[in-house]
Amino acid sequence: VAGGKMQASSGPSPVGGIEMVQAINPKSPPMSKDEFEIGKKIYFERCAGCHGVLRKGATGKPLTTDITLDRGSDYLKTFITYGSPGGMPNWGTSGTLTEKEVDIMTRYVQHEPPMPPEYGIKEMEATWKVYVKPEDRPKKKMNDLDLANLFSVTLRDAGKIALIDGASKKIVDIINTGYAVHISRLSKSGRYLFVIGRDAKIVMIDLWMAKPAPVAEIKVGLEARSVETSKFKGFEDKLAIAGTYWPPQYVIMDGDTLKPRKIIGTRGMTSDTNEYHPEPRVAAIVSSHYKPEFLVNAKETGVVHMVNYSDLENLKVTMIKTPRFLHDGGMEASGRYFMDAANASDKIAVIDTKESKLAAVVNVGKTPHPGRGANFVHPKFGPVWATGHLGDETVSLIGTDPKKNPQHAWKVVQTLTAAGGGQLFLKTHPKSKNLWVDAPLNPDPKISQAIAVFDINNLDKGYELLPIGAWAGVKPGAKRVVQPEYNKAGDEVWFSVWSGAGEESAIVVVDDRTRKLKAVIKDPQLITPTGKFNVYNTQNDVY
Ligand code: DHE
Repeated sequence: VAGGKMQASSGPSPVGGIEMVQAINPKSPPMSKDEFEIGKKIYFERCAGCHGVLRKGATGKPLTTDITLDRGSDYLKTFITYGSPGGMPNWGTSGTLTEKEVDIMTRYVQHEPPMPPEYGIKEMEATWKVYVKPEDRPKKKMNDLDLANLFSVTLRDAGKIALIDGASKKIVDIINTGYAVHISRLSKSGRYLFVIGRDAKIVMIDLWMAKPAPVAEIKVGLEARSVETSKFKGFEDKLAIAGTYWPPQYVIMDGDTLKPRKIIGTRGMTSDTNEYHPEPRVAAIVSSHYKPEFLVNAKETGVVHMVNYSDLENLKVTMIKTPRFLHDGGMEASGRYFMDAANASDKIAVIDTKESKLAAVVNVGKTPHPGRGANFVHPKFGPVWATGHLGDETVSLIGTDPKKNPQHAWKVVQTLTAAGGGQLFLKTHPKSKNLWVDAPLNPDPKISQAIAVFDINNLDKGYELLPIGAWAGVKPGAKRVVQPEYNKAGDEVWFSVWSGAGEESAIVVVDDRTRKLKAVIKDPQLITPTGKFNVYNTQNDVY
């Protein structure tokens, strides 16, 4: 590209559809403007999630031009085509990218990355809509839904969520949300459901309405993954917070209207080497039960921002130093300690939300990816929190009870061997004796289409592998089995059987006690179901 101002194509990518300025690097291989636009779109859809918008690296390796120009086209092409055991997908051989697209990407990453625009209160307010004002909303629940056992299901590629009734397994409603919708979270009371998409659009749904529907929405940036609500006593349903990948910042909003109140940037120094980082993306956010605080993960700097929301004008942020590349995590069973995965460092940082400090750093397996993790009482070691790993087949169990079991606290007390690497989520329930571990990114379909289940009281026995993908009885497709989620009673587990956008997907419900198939939820509207969020369990951090 010869430089100058560029007009982007209007693809579905959140960042790709924005006008950008391209710097010139004379060493970059030639590209037509059209090729560059294709490259930009593919990069934001497929690559930015791991490598970063500015390509400084995180879950994936850095791809700045000093590195890519040095590696050269042949090396890059092979890597993009065949992937790597370290987690780089095989974009070429999997058929996701054509040979031509691989060639474009090979050249694209040898050009300087285009810089997307900033996004302040003005830009946010321009997108902000309140469909039903708080005073016009119902004063009590107007439907006969069993809200506590309702599931909000991400329909990833449809840009929608499905609300599914836990008892009847019927779809109650399908609601438009945003491009590649990512997660759902609940307000403290359980009344409001917040859904955020990769395009950073938040949709706020009132579950008390006769037919649950959006009451407000806002776009808080160009790329996002996380949303959370205030849960401390006295602040129930008062505030919401969302973190963005681009721009690197988080915004605190009114909990009943999404009106943006305060934006805090995360750009700054890395926790270990004190070097400036231009793009510390906001990953998981959790809400403290001990103080009026949000815990915000700044991924690339390795800093947890503990944001005290009691006074937004005189904002206090405690910045906790952790290992770098924070991604996801959840509370241990007591709700005091935040178990936070620093995934590219192979560590779990333990944050004490009562004392507002780092309690411990625990070495685990390769690239931990817990989701929110799984809490249970180990027969020998007492309360533990578990994480699976993207980069190996192990599950690490960490002791979490410094009071009654101090000798095991913040140590890996046992390492289980599950079916394979490529794990994303694992789950159990206080009423269950099972630990369910998925591996949707494992290259072997026998593993990615199944679930490994351990008996908590007999962990040494190893796992049983259940062919959930086959149980779904869907037409041929990727059938990746992803994200176990319990119902409120804790006696059944729901799994997504996740196929391509044009293929048939399903949700498979398993009886937790017998481990037998209980129901298959199929519907032409269930396009690419991934995350599932049971209202009660999400609202109360039950996992
Ligand atoms: Fe996620 C949670 C980021 C890809 C399904 N995902 C999260 C969180 C982050 C994140 C930061 C934690 C939010 C929180 O707790 O506040 N996810 C990313 C990425 O950056 C990544 C790796 C690449 C990308 O480009 O987005 C990515 N995620 C995926 C998927 O491909 C998944 C499997 C399918 C999908 O729907 O896109 C996926 N992510 C999920 C789910 C959760 C999640 C289901 C919530 C789990 C939970 O139990 O809370």
